[in-house]
Amino acid sequence: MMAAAADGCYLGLDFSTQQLKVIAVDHNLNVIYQNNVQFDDELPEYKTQGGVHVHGDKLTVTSPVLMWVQALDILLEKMKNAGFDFGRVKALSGSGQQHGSVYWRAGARQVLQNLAYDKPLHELLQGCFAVADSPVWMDSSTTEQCQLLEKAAGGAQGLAEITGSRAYERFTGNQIAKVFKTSPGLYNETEKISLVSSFAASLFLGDYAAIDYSDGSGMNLMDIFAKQWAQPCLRATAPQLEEKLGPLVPSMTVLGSVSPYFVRRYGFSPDCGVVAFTGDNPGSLAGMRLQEGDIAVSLGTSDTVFLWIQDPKPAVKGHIFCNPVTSQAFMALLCFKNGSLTRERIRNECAEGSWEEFSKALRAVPMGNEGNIGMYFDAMEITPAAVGVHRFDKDDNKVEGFPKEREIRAVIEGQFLAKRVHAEQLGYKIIPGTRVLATGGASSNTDILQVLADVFNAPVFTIDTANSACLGCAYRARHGLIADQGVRFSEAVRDAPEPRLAVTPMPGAEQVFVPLLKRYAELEEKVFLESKQ
Ligand code: ADP
Ligand code: XUL
Repeated sequence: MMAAAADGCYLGLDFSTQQLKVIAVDHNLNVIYQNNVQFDDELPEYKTQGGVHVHGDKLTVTSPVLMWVQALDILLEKMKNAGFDFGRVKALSGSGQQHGSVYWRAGARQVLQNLAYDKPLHELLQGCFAVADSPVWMDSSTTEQCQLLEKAAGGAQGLAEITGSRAYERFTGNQIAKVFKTSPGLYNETEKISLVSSFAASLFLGDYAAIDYSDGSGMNLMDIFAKQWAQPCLRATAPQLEEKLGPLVPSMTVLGSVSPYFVRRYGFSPDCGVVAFTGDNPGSLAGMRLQEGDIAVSLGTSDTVFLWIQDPKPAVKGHIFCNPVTSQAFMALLCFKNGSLTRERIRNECAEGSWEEFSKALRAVPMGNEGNIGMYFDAMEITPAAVGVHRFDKDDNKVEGFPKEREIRAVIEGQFLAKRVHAEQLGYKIIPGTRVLATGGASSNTDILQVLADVFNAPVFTIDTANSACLGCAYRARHGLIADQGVRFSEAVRDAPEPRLAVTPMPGAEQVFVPLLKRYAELEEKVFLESKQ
């Protein structure tokens, strides 16, 4: 039976690095259901750590694609067992960790189109992937491919002017070029290449889903202004690539309805729309209802900073992506690889594995850490491209270690100093009225948010759920159904709860952090130059 309009709900999913998450919102955009599947704990047979496999060279990082498929089986079973009424879902959308790639073997489309509803997806799709281990965003093994691509596109700045970014190791085009070079046989067996986002949409659609403009911008392959594949980039990457990638679509496109598999197995309505999936950061932009002038800080496995921009000028630092909620704007993004996993390491080493103790230490040491500064690049960082732990005392002398409480403050202050320094280098200015919108797992920690407010000297707002990517995709699902009537995203989510004030800067924060910001920028540049040698 068809659900009445007021009974309808919308689903948002997020295939992130460490887990698969889902949120359902009702017609008034209130969250009515949340659940998740943790890859390491709930799918131990894949032996991932933090959802990934770091290979022997320390640079190659992959995740088993079938683990993601099986996680979806588990999540939907959990929902079914909890009595979730799939028949109410009018549309669904989702996001994925950005840049990761999935290689569908020839014949997989036919399998997707004919899924037997009495079997779980991971059994049905077992033979469908030419590459079993998908490269993910943490990979930094493609320096050679990056150099070749920049050469073909007129240099780093030339490539940025087309694709929004200079060549980055994790960007999908460079990953595809590596697969083609190291495993040409597997590349030739591949009939379709998806991003994590469009792969996940394909599961629901029962057919290959198109890549959306916003997540497509993270590939070094798309002309972000013309919103088409950039032919010189495709040519420099691998043969027959356009066929394997398929078309690009606006992020609010309704791709079709859920496949009969979901109707029969879970009781979805055959009319339930599938709205194009996008990247997790674009999904978060939607979930936080980011406006021009705001700055968003996401504290997940990776930390990211992003902004809404109207008139971008791509440069060799940072990334410009198409905006996920309107094709008329863009978003700027900075990505920091050493986010939650680094905070967790310091928590384990200095706070007995407890966030409570970690918070206590943050409160015990005064802001500014008495002039001590730390940079904790456990894995090869993206912003800046440097590695290792670097600690400096108040006179800029290198030191070997800090006492535990100081180490805890140093990691948090260092991470936020880096974010403000790099955002300002991109041209961002913090002015009175600036809102910092925080999201991601660590945004549930008020003591961490206090440091964020102090370093930025601006109030920090959060939304009720730390899963802004999921929430944003539930919003996008709703918007997708009415976007072709000319309804703007901001109108479609007008009734959703506003971000709430979490913390304000402490008096005197600006005086403490202005000199530290300057010193951090200089010290980081030194560390970067030393790393290059
Ligand atoms: P992702 O979407 O990248 O998988 P999340 O945004 O869900 O990640 O964030 C997960 C991370 O949140 C965990 O790795 C953990 O370190 C962090 N986290 C959870 N609770 C807290 C807390 N109270 N304080 C600091 N960090 C936390
Ligand atoms: C963004 C990036 C990460 C991933 C994983 O460029 O690489 O933020 O999207 O969350």
